[in-house]
Amino acid sequence: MTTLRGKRGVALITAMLITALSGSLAAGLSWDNALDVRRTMAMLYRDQAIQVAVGSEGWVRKILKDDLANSENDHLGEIWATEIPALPIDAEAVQGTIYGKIEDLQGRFNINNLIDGDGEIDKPSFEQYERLLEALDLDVRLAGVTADWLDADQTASIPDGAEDDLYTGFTPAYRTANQPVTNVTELAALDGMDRQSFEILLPHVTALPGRTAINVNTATTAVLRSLGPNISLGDAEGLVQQREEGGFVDFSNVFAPLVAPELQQWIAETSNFFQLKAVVQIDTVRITLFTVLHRGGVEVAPILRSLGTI
Ligand SMILES: [Ca+2]
Ligand SMILES: [Ca+2]
Repeated sequence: MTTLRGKRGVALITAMLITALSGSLAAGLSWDNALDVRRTMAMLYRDQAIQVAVGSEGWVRKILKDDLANSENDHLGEIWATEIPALPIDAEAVQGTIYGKIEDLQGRFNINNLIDGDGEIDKPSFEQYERLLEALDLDVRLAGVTADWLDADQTASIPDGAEDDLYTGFTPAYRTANQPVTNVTELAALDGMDRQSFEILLPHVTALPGRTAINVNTATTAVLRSLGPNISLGDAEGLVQQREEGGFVDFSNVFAPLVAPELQQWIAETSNFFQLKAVVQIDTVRITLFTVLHRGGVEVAPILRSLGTI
């Protein structure tokens, strides 16, 4: 009798154990399954978000193309410069929001202007860059360091240069570009460029292919100051007031007495390079696409895309 009761007890405990085990196994499986679904959805939403962002380039290209057909200059009062609030994406398969902003990259200093066609430092542009750093209260030493990063040789500029022999001593070690760069984020790698300086400098610089002019209608106050040795903060603010939203009526006359003589040919009231920043949110997935667009002749073409925060 006792043995039979004992056997029943063991059977009951075994049955309870099996139920508990299969229960926890099922819970584990459904948790894994839920994670798998979530991961797959996130990947799907990310792909969709990128497609939507790239698709918005078509819209921007049309805006820039129409602008070229309808205006003689480029200024901040034009349609392309209007910031648009987030718009809903309401297609059958995709639900979310998109926010877009177009910026004129020729309102910024093109760091590739620092070197000439032979890969040597262009002195007038170098001095302009020094003035930009000064206007932003940044370390002027960064001018020499940036120029060395771009120039073809391995001879550190005096007094403020840095070439491979310095960077290869870093951990991890790396080398200078020694050629024009495609993305200003490379400046973050410069010796002496801390995060704070980089964030201050970033809105005022760009990396465009070849030599480009500054559009005085869209240039930042600091970039306007960089154009000549005697443009004070007050002068630059006065210029921004004067251009208002419609741009300068006669920019050549306004700037002739202010701009350094060698830079006169590098100021303009039109632009060929723009940047689209598109932020797309689908469900919990959010992506930011930056596209550099080149407007040459009547065509507007994307020349560089990057995903990220800058
Ligand atoms: Ca225009
Ligand atoms: Ca170099």
